[in-house]
Order: sequence, then structure tokens, then C-alpha cells
Amino acid sequence: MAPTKHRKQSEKSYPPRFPVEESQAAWDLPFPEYDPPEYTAPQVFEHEGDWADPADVKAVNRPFVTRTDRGEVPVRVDEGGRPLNPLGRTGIRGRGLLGKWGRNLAGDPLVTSVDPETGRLQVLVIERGDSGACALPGGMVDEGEAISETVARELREETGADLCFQTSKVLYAGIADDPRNTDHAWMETTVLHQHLNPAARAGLRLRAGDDARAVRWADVDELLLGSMHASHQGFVRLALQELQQTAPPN
Ligand code: RP5
Repeated sequence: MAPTKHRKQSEKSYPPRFPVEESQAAWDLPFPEYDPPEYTAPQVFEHEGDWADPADVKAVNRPFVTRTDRGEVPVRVDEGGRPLNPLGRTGIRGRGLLGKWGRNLAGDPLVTSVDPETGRLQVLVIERGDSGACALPGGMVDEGEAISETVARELREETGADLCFQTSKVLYAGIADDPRNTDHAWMETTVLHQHLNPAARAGLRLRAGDDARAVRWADVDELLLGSMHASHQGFVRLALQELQQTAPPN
């Protein structure tokens, strides 16, 4: 999935990104004029030792790695020891709103089912409290948490739905094209997919909570896909392919 948002979009609190075209993004390519602003949100410094890393990157004692098709591989670091975004320049240095240097791990539940009234395929989405964007009800991995636990917990907290993901299909695992990404901090997510039959769908008691302003079943159409947060549009397209390759959904 080609990243675009993390070079062209930002959170409201971010300074404007230094303009970077896709052709200028790779760290190997010389770009002497590249002079992006440095930004780490105040709340990141306030939560040092809690969900955020120390301000001094040298005090971090884990290896900086990224998930690829070949498994986890080390990422490059700059002259100050700061990890470099594997997708290249983003137009902002520092960590922005992200707590961890390097990758920030998240999990996303992708729950589909068919609308019993219209017969259309739908996906369970939330309206995010921060940006108002339509999104999968995902969130950050807590220390020591298995990904299936993160996905089930985030789904429960944000939508009220209680599902088990221990045997769910991993639809995607890797970097997310998130508007919070910077040169030195980025989101990496694992997406677990579950398709519900009519009885399982009818048994859910939906109620928006935590970071979600609203929760709903949304028809999977271009209008929805074009408005989704981060890489979520791509994830729903992967789920569609998956469903088309298996039995037609019911
Ligand atoms: C996205 O941000 C991930 O795919 C996940 O849905 C989400 C995690 O961030 P928060 O919802 O916790 O802000 O990149």
C-alpha cells in the first residue's frame, strides 16, 4: 500500500510538514534542502516513563526494528541515533503525538457482516474522537499484551462488542500510513479479520466508548473507503478480497 497520508496530512497540532514528493522520500536519495521542523507534542514529554519513551533516544534500550514481509528487520538510525522511518522522509522530525521512538505498535479489529435488511456487506466502524474520521476501532498495544488481546480489548472499549480473535486471520501486519507519523516515529499495526454470521451480529450490543464518538455498521462503498483514517481503506479492501476468495459472505 503506497503511503501518502503521512507526507501530506497532519494532526491539527503539528507544524506544517516540509514538502516532500514521493520521489524525494527515500533516505538514500540526496536532498540537501531538506530542513523539516522538529515537533514532539507536550503530552508526550509529560508521559515519559508511562506510555512515552525518554526524550533522549540513547536511553531507549530496545532495538529499533520494523515488520516486513521478511519478518522483523533493523531500521536505520540517523547521526544522533534516532530511528529513521522506513517509508522515508515525512517532513517532520521528532515524535509528534507518538510516544515511542521508532515504531508504535497498534492492533485493529476488522469485523464484517452482511446487513440482514439490504444484503449489503458492512464493516464495523467508529467515529474517532480526535479527528472525527471514520475508522476501525483499533488502538495501541499495551506492554506485554498479545495482539489478539489488544484487538479484542480495543473493540470492547470502543464499541461494546465482545469477540474473541485468538484464531482470526491476520490480514495485514506492518507500517500504517498514519497522519501522526514522523521521520522518527511511526505506527505499525496488525489487523485481525472476523466475518460474523447473522446470529453473531444480532448478538452484539453496540455502544460507543473510550476514544470513539459513535459506532455503526457501515456499507462498504467508495464513500466510506475514501473517508477512512490512516490505512484503514486498504485494510477493508484486503478483507473484501479475502471474502471473495472464500465462500460468498452471509
Ligand atoms: C492507526 O491508528 C491504527 O491502524 C489504529 O487504528 C490507530 C491506533 O491509534 P489510536 O486509535 O490509539 O489513536 O494508525
